Amino acid sequence: MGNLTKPEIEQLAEHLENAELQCMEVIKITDDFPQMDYEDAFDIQWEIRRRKVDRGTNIVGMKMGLTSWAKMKQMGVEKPCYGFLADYFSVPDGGEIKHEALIHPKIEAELAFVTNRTLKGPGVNIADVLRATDFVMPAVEVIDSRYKDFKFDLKSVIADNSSSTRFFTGGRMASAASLDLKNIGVVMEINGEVVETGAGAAVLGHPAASVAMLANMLGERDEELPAGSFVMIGAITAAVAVNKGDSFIVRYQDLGTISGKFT
Ligand code: 0L1
Ligand code: MG
Repeated sequence: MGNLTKPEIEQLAEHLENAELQCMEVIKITDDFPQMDYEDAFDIQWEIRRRKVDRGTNIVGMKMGLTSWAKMKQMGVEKPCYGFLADYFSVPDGGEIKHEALIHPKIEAELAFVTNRTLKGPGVNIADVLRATDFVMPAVEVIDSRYKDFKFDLKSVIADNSSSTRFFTGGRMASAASLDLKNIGVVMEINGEVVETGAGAAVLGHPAASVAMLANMLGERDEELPAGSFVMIGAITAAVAVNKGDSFIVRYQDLGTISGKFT
């Protein structure tokens, strides 16, 4: 339905985008706009996307967030969310990120699906996604909520582009049919120590279920996931905070590794 006015949506989009671009913490926006509903939250996210596209930024993919029970419990929210990925979020395997350019980054071991057919909800299921998958590849997301001390609710997170900030890609690509996606194992190491382990089924029971949920959520706004989309499915492991000087490597069963450093 939407309870905020267009000027309020625009003002909140500018506020949250400035927080991202200026690396500045803010308080959750529902404190000042308690009437905000989920439609308003997505309107704010789409307005941030529009602002970036207007300035010449390319949107290179989508991400699902909070797709595991562990992650929902960790953050105290009740359902998954999505966000968009801008071109400048992308970091190559082995790349470095300046820690001071972000507020309080955390890393998450994920997988990405690249599609070769349009997916449009409602009614998209795992089989539809597997049929529409060109290949699957490793990805590590860096999240950086703009909210002070990660204190937020789901509506505020959605408006803040679901905490998206950077992502690494690497390893090797493989067809969905060649992988045991539910059982695929990941091991995350920071500074040589294992900090998290997980398996694909941590994400909504099956990694492809996350892409299906994204197509169905986009369908609610009459949006679709076009062929050629890059979609990160959400964290297989819990998110781990990283400090200046930390190096990480995530090892993926059958798919190689992704590494990076925060300088
Ligand atoms: O990628 C994600 O799981 C998004 C998480 C959004 C909430 C957070 O900042 O932890
Ligand atoms: Mg994530």
